[in-house]
Amino acid sequence: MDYQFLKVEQPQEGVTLLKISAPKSLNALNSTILKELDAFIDNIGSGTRVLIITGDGEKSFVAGADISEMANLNEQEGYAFGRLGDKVFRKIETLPIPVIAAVNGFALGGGCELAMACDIRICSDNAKFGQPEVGLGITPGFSGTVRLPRLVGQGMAKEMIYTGRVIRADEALRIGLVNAVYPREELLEKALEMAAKMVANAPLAICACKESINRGCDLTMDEAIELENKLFAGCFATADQKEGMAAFLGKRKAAFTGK
Ligand code: DAK
Repeated sequence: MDYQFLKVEQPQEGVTLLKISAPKSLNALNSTILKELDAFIDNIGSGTRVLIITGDGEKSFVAGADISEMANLNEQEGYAFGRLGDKVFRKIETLPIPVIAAVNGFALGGGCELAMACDIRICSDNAKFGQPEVGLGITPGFSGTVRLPRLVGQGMAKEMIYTGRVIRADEALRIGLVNAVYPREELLEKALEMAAKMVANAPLAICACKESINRGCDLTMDEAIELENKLFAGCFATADQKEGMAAFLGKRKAAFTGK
């Protein structure tokens, strides 16, 4: 499929690299980009075992929702714009494969929210994160008030959201918003290294882990443990479980098929 604002690459076996590319606005998300993202996610094939999302260029991951498009929205249109972003980000969050955000610069507003919808965030040393929406007279719109407190705790999320303060990569690492910080030129290589480790493992088991963590975090402890147990049991109906354990006992490398 051809996209106006997305660049799609297959840099290595099982890995798709998606670049958001709107250079004139530092990759700010307009409704066309959100629709393209939606179509892209709907059309991801089974050959993609890990998705990496990054921003095109060297300066910005995504500098937010597109302010020039939002400036003249009325309440109804604002609701529709928010719904579109929420739908797409939730699809990313619940994709049955790992999604890594390789944050290569500004991740503000909708950019921070896109990164937070991914499973894992790593960033370059020039990355900057923030939720500056209240300075524009709006709330974070693509679930920033929902995901940020879950990731960094309410106190830090409230400080970031109420002040609109932009934080650097080292602070993002300290508060747990990102897993690791790398020199800018090494970021994609590090993301690909991480992805390769995931691709070597059993896809259905990873998918079950993702479901257990995503859903389990919103359940009571007992419910979460029960959910994990069901997902664990389900693995014993897969060929990958047989292969993984046979490979261990046979002292060889497992060849998983995702079945
Ligand atoms: N939207 C549109 N254009 C943007 C943009 C954005 N978010 N960010 C940057 N640009 C454009 C700039 O206007 C400029 O365009 P030209 O003047 O060249 O035409 C170009 O990108 C380069 O930007 P700068 O010249 O400003 O570059 P600097 O390096 O000086 O500064 C910056 C980079 C990222 C610090 C600065 O551009 C900046 O502050 N940008 C805005 C960042 C921001 O506030 N982001 C949050 C956007 S609000 C909701 C739904 C969604 C949302 C909220 C509610 N509901 C439905 C409830 C989401 C909100 C947001 O994400």
